[in-house]
Amino acid sequence: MSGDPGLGWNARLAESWVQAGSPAAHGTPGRVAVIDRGWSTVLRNAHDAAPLRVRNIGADVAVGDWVVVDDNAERVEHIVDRTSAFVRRASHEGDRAEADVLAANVDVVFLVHALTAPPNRGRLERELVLAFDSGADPVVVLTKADVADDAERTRVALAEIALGVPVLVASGVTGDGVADIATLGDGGRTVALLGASGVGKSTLVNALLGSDVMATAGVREGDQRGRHTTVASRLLPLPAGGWLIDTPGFRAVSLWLSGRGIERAFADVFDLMDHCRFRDCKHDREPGCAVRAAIDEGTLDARRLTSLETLVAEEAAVEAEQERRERIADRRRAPRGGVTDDSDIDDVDDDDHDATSGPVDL
Ligand SMILES: Nc1nc2c(ncn2[C@@H]2O[C@H](COP(=O)(O)OP(=O)(O)O)[C@@H](O)[C@H]2O)c(=O)[nH]1
Ligand SMILES: [Mg+2]
Ligand SMILES: [Zn+2]
Repeated sequence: MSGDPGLGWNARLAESWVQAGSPAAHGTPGRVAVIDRGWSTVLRNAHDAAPLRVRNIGADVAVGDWVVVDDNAERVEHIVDRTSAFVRRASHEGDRAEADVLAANVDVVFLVHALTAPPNRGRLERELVLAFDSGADPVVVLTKADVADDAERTRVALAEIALGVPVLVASGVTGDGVADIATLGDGGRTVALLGASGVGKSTLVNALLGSDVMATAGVREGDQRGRHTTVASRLLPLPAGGWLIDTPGFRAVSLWLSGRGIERAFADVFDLMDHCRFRDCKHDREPGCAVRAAIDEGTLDARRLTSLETLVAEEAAVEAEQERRERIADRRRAPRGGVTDDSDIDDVDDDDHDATSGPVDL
C-alpha cells in the first residue's frame, strides 16, 4: 500500500515509507488538507468526496503531511517522514521558542515579491535561507508586472542575490506569466507561496486556481470579514495538476534552527571565505581576506556580508536557547538528591530574538 500519486505521493515519500518499517501494517497514507484545532481533514485520493476528519492527539501534524489514521478512523496514528517542511520560529510573546511547521512535503516554494516597490533584498535573503532549509526548491516570483516601471532591472538585481534560483515575472491581474508558474505543479508536485502582505499572493493564488478562492486586499477593504479570508493553511488542487498549499498571513517569520540553508543562500560569500588566508578570519581587517578583497574590487556587495552575519547570529541565538532548554529538561528528568533544580527555568521564555529577527510577513 502507498499513497495516491494524484495527491502528490512520490518516490521520495515511498522510500521513507518503506524505511519506516512494515508499511502494510500501517494502512494507506492519506494527505492532510486542513487542520482545525486539533482535527485534521485527510484526503485519501485526489478526488476524495468524503475526506476523513480525525483527531491529532499526540501527533504534531502539518498541512501537506501524509498520515495514516487508526482503524476506527478517529485519530492520526502515524506521520510519514516529511520530504520537506517549512519551519519557522513560532510567535513568542511570552511564549516559549518553538518550531512551527507551516507546510509539509512542499516541492517548490514561491518567494513572492511585488515589482511596484523597490526590491527588498534583505527579505529575499531571509526567505531563501528558510526555503533552502525547508528542503523545497525555491523560485522567486515577481508580481504586478503590469504596473512595473522596470521589471527587467529588478529581476536582474534580485537574480544576483538568488544565486541560480529561477526568477519569474508575472501578473496575477492580467494573468501574464501565470501559466509558467502553474507548470511547476506538473507531475503532481506541491507548491506553496511565501511573501510579505500586499505583494499579491492571494491574487496570484486566484489566478493559479482559476477562481476567487482567496480574498484579496481589494475585496477585504469593503468587507472586513471577507468571504474567503484565510485563517489556516489549506491544500488546494491546481486545475492543471499538482497541489498548492496556501498559508495564512503570518505576521513574522524568524529563523528556526538552520541546517545548510544559510550556506546555500550565501554560497557566494562562503566560497570566498574558503580563500581567506586564516581559517578563523573574521573578514574584518585581516590580511589575505578574500571577502574584503572582493568587496574592495566591487565583485561582492558589502551588504551580502552584513546580511550573512545577521542571519548567522540569529541562528546561533536560537541554537543556544535550544541547548539551554534541553539542559533544563535533562535536569528535570534526573533531579539530583531528589530535588529538582528549577533555578533557571523561569527565564527560558526570554524574548532575546525579537531584536535580531526582522519580521517577515507571509
Ligand atoms: N496591478 C496589479 N495589482 C495587483 C497584482 N496582484 C495583486 N495586486 C493588488 O495588490 C493588492 C494586494 O494583493 P493581494 O493579492 O491581496 O496580496 P497578498 O497580501 O500578498 O495576498 C490588491 O489591491 C491587488 O489587487 C498584479 O499582478 N497587478
Ligand atoms: Mg493575501
Ligand atoms: Zn576573510
